[in-house]
Amino acid sequence: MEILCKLSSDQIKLTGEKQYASFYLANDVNRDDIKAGQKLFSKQIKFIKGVTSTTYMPSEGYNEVCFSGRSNVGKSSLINNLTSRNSIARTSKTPGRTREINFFLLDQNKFLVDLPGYGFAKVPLKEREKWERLVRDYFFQSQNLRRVFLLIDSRHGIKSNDIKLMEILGEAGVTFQIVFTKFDKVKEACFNEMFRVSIGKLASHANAYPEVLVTSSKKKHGIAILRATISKLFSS
Ligand SMILES: Nc1nc2c(ncn2[C@@H]2O[C@H](COP(=O)(O)OP(=O)(O)O)[C@@H](O)[C@H]2O)c(=O)[nH]1
Ligand SMILES: [Mg+2]
Repeated sequence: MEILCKLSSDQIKLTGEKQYASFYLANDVNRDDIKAGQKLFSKQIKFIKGVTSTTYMPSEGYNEVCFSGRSNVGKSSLINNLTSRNSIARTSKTPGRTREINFFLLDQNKFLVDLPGYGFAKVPLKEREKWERLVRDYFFQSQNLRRVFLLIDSRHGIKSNDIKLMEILGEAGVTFQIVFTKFDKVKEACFNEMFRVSIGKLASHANAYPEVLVTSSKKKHGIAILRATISKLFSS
């Protein structure tokens, strides 16, 4: 699997973002993609519903992308940043509290889906089993899921419960793309090492999208490219 590591200087200009590392990502976004991403996310985003069973999920005529990751990975912050809203996805101080699959309408027939976090040590086994059943059901039943963005904390890299999620996604035949979060929190050397190890863990997952994204909600790093990536997914 080839991971595209270089972001051309052109693309750095495009996004208006500073390049913090010598690699990052998505080489297939261009000026038009960035514009389209901006436009898509400038719309009024609307919370539709939160469900604890897939029986109640919105069922027809839409496309969706989904965000998943360990509790505290920075998922709510990232969704808030993407949508330029401060509290569209609750930025919880208590990891593991949000147990619902939340559906946000981004534009006509386009959903952002926020999955409950996992990996919080204090969650009892029964709760964990409930989580697994819910996400399994969701991945197997969702008809129009274009991609899952799997968020990984830049400080910690890919952990065993992330791999568990990748395996479920593999069984369901869903493509996922790694999005490293909290890039501002790590020194470049540490990030490089974490990156190398994480990429190694991805190699055996055929459903891993071969480009990764690096983001910081705090510094707004990688946000424009993620918006462009989502916009492209919806228009392809
Ligand atoms: N420094 C830094 N902190 C972040 C970033 N993203 C999230 N956080 C912090 O990490 C904690 C968990 O974030 P949250 O978005 O609630 O994570 P979630 O549990 O995955 O939804 C909060 O204290 C956030 O302020 C980031 O990019 N940089
Ligand atoms: Mg959250």
